[in-house]
Amino acid sequence: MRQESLPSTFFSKNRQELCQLVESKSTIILFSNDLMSRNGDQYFPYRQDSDFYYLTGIEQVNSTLVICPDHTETALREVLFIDKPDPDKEKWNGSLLIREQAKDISGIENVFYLEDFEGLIPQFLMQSVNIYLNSNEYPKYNSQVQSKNHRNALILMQKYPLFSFKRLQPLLISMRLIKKPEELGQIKMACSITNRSFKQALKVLQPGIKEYEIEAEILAEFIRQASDSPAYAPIIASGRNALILHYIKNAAVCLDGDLVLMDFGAEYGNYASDCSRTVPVNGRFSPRQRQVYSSVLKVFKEAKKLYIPGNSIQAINQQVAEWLQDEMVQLQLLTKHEIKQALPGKAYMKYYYHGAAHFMGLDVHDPGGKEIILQEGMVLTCEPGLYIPEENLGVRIENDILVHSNPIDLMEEIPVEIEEIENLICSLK
Ligand SMILES: [Mn+2]
Repeated sequence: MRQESLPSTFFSKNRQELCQLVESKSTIILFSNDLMSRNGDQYFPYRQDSDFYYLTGIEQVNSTLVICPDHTETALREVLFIDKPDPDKEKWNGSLLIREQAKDISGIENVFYLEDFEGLIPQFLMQSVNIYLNSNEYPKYNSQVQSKNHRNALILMQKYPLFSFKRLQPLLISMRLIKKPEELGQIKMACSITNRSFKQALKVLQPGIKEYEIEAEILAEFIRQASDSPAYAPIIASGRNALILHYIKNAAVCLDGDLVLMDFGAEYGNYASDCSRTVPVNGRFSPRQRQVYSSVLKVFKEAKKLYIPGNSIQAINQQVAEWLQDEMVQLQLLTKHEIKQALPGKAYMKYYYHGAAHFMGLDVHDPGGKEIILQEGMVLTCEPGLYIPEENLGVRIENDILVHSNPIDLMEEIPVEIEEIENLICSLK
């Protein structure tokens, strides 16, 4: 990681909290992410499994965490296994953690090399009846590639069939939903980098520029600010491209008179930010673009007030969709008659076809269901939009909001008002 990681106390606290959530006589086993092959002998940049990072701070491949909260042998209550340093490999890929370093990062006293894992497993399990294993339970997760957690779950279940295997994921989700102060610090850093990159993008904005040239400005600023990676592939969608929600080709020319929708967010210290702004390519909104933008902005401002304890994504989605539907009538996209004719609550689907909120944290789409009752300390996006194929335009405005009785907009600094954006584009030229 290019930034300083969180202190080991953060990871220790998380492990202690997790131990309170598991049943007695349990062993928790968690594996790091695999290094993913790209082609030939090349790999994708390594990104640690978010849960593994959350509990250890360790960003090295081939790491394993075992926790036995009530083991009689205290040395076996928390053990981290890492790759043994190898001077030959290190000439190519840089130094691997030594045990002392891994201990300092994670706060785990007992660090062993991976070669000891097999031999020690029976000793952990001896005093357990339950084995907690992690898995990706994100509803939209649909990978053909088995994760290390999944692979090892199959091996352990075959080897120890008489144990009671349990899901770790629901416990981790409940913890990750509420952000600790350290996490909010990282998210705020990510948001501030995203803010700077927006201004950088506006500097180059002009008719004739390619979408990927705007992307280049954003990514350059991320890297200058020590972001390891964008939190997701930036979407730079001019004109009609904005109708495609996950348009990441970013290959078109931005035309005079079009809007360009930018959905981008830096990752900082493994924490995400997620922002959308829609701006006029030539620096001035046309009267119609102004109308549509104002509608989305109005809903956005009202929607932000909904991020209070007791609400839910489900309820926010429904309210935002209703407000947007009202705006569609104002903008003469729908008639009240058409709304009555359509299935209940479905008329707006023609011009608004995504949710208004998702949880955010270590992942841009942090785990957590739409029915979860919001509590203070949760972070979600607020992202209403309107997409009008007949007019070749899409507008989305998106900020990250901290749930509070008086919701806190973590992206308040990023310009969003029409005049602000027009003046900014003008002044940056
Ligand atoms: Mn989003």
